[in-house]
Amino acid sequence: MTDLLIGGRWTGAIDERTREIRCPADGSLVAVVDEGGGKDAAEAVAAARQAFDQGPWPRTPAGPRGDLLLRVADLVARDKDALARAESLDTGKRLAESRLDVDDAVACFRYYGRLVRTETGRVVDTGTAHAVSRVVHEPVGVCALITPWNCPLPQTSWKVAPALAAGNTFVLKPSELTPSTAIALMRLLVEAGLPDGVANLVLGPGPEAGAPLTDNPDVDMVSFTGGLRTGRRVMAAAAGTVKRTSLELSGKNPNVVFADADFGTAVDHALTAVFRHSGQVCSAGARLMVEDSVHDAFVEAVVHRARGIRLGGPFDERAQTGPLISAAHRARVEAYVAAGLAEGARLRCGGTCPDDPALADGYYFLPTVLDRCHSGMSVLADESFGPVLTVERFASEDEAVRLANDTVYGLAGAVWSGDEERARRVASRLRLGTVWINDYHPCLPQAEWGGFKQSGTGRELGPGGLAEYRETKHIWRNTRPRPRGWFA
Ligand code: TXE
Repeated sequence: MTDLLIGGRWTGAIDERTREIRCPADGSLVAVVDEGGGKDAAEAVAAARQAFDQGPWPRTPAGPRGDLLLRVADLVARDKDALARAESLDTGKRLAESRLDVDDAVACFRYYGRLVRTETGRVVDTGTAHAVSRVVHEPVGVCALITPWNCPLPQTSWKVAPALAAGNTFVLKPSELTPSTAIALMRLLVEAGLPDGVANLVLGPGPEAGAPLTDNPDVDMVSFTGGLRTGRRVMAAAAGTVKRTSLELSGKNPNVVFADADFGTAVDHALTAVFRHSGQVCSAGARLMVEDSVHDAFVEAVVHRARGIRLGGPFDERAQTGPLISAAHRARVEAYVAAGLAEGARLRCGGTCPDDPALADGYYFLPTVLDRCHSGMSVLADESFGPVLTVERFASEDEAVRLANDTVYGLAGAVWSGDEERARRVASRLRLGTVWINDYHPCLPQAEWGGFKQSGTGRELGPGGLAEYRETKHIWRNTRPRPRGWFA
C-alpha cells in the first residue's frame, strides 16, 4: 500500500502496519490505510527539511505560488463529489454538510492564492538618502500540521493553504480516524505541480506519528487543531526547541439570548448551534444562556424541537444529524452527561443512545438538553464535543457577561438581542475570538479565526492566518558605505 507521501514518493509505512477505517454511522469498512509511526515521521521531516533548504518552493515568487493554490482550488472543486463522499464515510457526517466543507476548502485555497500576491513587504523611511530599508516576509520553514477528525478537509486546508502560500514545506499528520480526504488532497497538490518534498503526509496515531513531529529539531513550527489536553502536550513538546506554535483548541461556547431577541429565530439557531454534526464542532454553541423572563418558554421550545431531531447516516436524506466519531468518544459524552446529572443538572431530553434498531451499528447519541446548570459545575467547565446542550439563566447584562466569560476557553459564541447597542456592547465584552450577533456559525476565509485564553494561540484564516506561517525580516542597505571612525 502507498498512502504516505514522503519526498514526492508514495510509500507504505516502514513497519508495514495498516489500519481499518470504518464508517461511524454503521461500522462498515471504508478503507484500509497504512499506519505510520516515529520512523515514518522522521523520514517525512527529513524530506521536508531538504525541500525547504535546497528545493525551489521557498524561493518561488509569490505570484507562481498563488497560481498553484488557485489550481488546487480548481482541482478540489472538480473532485467535490468524491471528496464529500469520502469525508462523509470517514466522519459519518451528512453528505450535505460534507459538500459545504468541500466548498469551504475551495474558498480557502482561492483566498490564499489571491492574498499572497497582495500581502507584500514594505519600504521603511530611513531618514537618510544613503540607506534603504525594507521589511520582507519569509517562510518559517518546516511546518508540522496536525489535524483532527471532525471537519478533516477544511481543517487541513486552513493549514495547508497559508503554509504553502508563505513558501513553507510541511508534514501533515491527519487524525488516524479520518485520513481519506488528507490522502486525496495530497494527490491534488501533486497533480497541481507542487515540487517533490514540499508536501509530506504521515498517517498514524497521535502519540506515535504526531508526537515525534512536535519535538523534532528540524521542525520550525507546529500548527495543531485538537483537544485542549493534547494541545498543552504539543506546546510543551515544542518548547524544547522553541518552535513557533499555532493552536486551535476548541471551546465551551456561550450562546447568550436576551428577552428582546427574535424568539423563533433564536430558538432555531440554538438548535443548529449545538446539534449540527452532533456537536462535534469546535465552535458548537453548547452553553445556552437565557434571560430570566423568557427562560422557561425558550427552553421548552428548544427541548420540544430537540426531541424531534432525526438521526441517520450520511446518505440518509431525511437525517438532520449523524453519529459520533467512535465508541470511545460516545462513552466520553455519556460520562459527561452522567457527571452533569450527578452535579444537579436536570435532564430535559436525550441522555442516552437511540433505541432505533436501524441505528444500532452506529455511534449515535440522542440530542440532549440539561437545564438548571450553574457556575461551579464541571458540566459547564468541560467540553462534551457531543450533542449536549447545557442551560443557564441570567438576570442582567452584567451577569450574562460575567457567566459567559467564566471559562478557561474563549473560541466563539453568540449574543441574541433586538437592541443593537446592547448586542454590540455585550459582543465587545465577551472574551471570545469570534462573536456572532443574531446568528450562529458563519465563518469567512477572509476573517480571522482563533481563540482567546486556553482556546489557543494564533489565528487561522484571514491575513492573520498567513502571518502565522511567515517570518518578518528587516533588511537595511547602506547605499554609500563609509567608515564610522568611532574607534579611530
Ligand atoms: O483529540 P486530539 P481527540 C476535543 C474534543 C474531544 C477531545 C479529544 O473535546 O472530545 O478534543 O479528542 C493528534 N502529539 N477536540 O482525542 O487528541 C491526533 O492523532 C501530537 C476538539 O480525538 O486532540 C489527531 O491528529 N499529536 C477539536 C489530533 O492530534 C497528537 C477537534 C487531534 O487529536 C498527540 C477534535 C500527541 N501527543 C477534538 N496526541 C477542535 N478544536 O476542533 C494526539 N495527537
